Amino acid sequence: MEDLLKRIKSCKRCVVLTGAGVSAESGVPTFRGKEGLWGKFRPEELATMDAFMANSSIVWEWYNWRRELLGKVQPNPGHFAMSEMEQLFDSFCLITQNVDSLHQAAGSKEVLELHGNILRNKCADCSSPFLDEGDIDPDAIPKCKKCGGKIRPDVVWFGELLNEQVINSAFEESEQADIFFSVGTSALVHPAASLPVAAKRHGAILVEINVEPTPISEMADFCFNLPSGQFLPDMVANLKSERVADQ
Ligand code: BJW
Ligand code: ZN
Repeated sequence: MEDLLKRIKSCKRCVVLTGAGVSAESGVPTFRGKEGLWGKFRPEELATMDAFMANSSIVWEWYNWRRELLGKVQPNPGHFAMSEMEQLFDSFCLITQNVDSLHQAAGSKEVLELHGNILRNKCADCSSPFLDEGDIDPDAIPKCKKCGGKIRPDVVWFGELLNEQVINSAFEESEQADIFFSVGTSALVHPAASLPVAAKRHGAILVEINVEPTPISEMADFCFNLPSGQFLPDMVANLKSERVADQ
């Protein structure tokens, strides 16, 4: 930690990329690993357009179950620490692969959501937003008012393009970063997993916080194998007390 704190002092532009691990301490299951969502369900059975077309009601049951769970959880100390980090750098950008809105609930103002948001719905055919409130009945999935297409969650499935503006901004920010934190992500899913690589290639200090090593651990300048809800509040407290001491 001491070495990292020294290096952070000279950093003006900070980018943080988060994954499912940052919400694990809130009680939201991650995707991969034994306890992960995909220990129970195979991704290609649920998180693709083919799966949705073949079996929309099962896909909707899975999303309804996850929405219900999200209704019961709160941001954890890691989310709050990341919202405080906004104040600690001249420029700060939070990029998340998560669809759970927990960063916003913790007070983060601008969040680049790479994989959409599970709380929104859209048309599977024309992508028009579907704004009707209320639960989706898996046995009577509502239809788009414009084109009659089936309504689906507004998330990014495998094989689908990410929102162009969002992913372009994420790469621009990453390439300009002085320091890049990769937090709670297995760094397996692209293009998100290319962001730390791009940041490092453009000269950023790369910091990884994850309970386990990942494919980017070897290229990272600092690796902390700790839960983000434990490491980040500690780091932020240290940064804040250094600031007070410097004033
Ligand atoms: C803790 C912790 C604690 C636990 N503290 N840590 C280049 C190379 C190879 C393949 C591709 C490529 N480019 C594109 C592809 C194909 C594909 C891909 O990447 N496949 C790979 C798996 C091989 N990508 C795509 O299809 C993307 N689209 C695309 O690229 O379009 C262009 C294109 C089109 C057609 C063909 C080719 C290209 C779209 C990807 C969309 C991903 N969608 C999902 C589902 C979202 C909706 C939903 O929520 O239902 O997004 S998949 C799932 O994985 C979800 C996540 O956001 C994403 C990443 O997972 P994440 O967040 O890293 O979670 P986990 O579970 O994997 O890891 C958790 C980590 O936390 C672990 O490491 C733990 O150790 C750690 N942890 N507790 C800190 N307390
Ligand atoms: Zn439509």
